[in-house]
Amino acid sequence: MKMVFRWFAEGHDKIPLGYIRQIPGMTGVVTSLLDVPVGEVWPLERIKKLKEEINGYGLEVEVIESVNIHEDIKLGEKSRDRYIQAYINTMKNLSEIGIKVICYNFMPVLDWARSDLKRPLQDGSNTMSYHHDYIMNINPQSLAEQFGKQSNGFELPGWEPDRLREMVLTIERYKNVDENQFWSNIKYFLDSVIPYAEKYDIKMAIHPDDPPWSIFGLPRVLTSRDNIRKFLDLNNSLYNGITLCTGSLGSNRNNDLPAIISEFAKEDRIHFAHIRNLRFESEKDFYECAHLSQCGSLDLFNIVKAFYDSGFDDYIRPDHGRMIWEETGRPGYGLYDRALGATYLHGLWEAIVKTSIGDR
Ligand SMILES: [Mn+2]
Repeated sequence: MKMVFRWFAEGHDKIPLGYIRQIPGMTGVVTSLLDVPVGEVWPLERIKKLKEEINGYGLEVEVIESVNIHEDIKLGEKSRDRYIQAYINTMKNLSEIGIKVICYNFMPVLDWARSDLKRPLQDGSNTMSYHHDYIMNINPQSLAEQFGKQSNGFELPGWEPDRLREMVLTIERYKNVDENQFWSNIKYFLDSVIPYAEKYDIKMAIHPDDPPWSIFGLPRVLTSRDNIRKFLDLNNSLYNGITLCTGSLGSNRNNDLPAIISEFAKEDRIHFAHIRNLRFESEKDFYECAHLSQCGSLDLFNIVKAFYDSGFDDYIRPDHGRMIWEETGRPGYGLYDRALGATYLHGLWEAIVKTSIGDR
């Protein structure tokens, strides 16, 4: 298991790499080139420089989160072949700097959604929360404006300005794409890129939809055990895998996380894990709490044990944290609470390893 930390790169993140290096047990960062427009090839020179910068702090960079997928690919437009080729060229460049995993998602138009990025908690911290009725009754443009005011000046991944400018038009284009068509667009993408993933030795790890149900009338399919199975069956290569995000899948109470982890990790189809906790406030309402089991509704011990017992030996990162100790920063991605989360996950892992010798 390698513990890694999401870092948004110079100019997009205020946490210095030198601080990340000081988090106990942290081996590397997960990063991205946020300013390359979706659909364009990531220049080799730039990612070489990025790698050198990160390596200069004694940290590895083996996972990219995310290389975004052009909307024309998701919509199944004729122009998709051009964007798929660009994606493959980016994969080739990433393989040259030793990237092992690409995390991506196939959510239409918008990425993740929350109703509040700065929900105050009783202990004086603040966090991101989701209230279903609020999301069902707001239009995406108003939500984007609210995010703009609450994001402390950071451009949020999944809510980039170039994506939002055309949001209304793009949502309109999905009126002609039903769920079956959407699945076949996913398969077309997989069958195009997975042979290159094998060639370049890069595991593709799709991130589940967050939250795992339809919003704004758009199809969202990476939501449950059955749909993950359907997704993996579209292309049987081991290079076609998933990012197991406990927060995203866990926000649907019907998803049995240890069972899902166990099933897919045993088949070596989980290449990357996002581990965090959340606390339910009603059926579909929740806020993102500290990582500890006692703070939330998910049992992190059983989750981490399911990874270990299934032979999982890939990358784990602590996921969203609260803002604590007066920190201001990118919502969900402060330094302190995620560092505490990483240390807690290390503690669980060590205890499980030392009490399971010979079992695995
Ligand atoms: Mn995640």
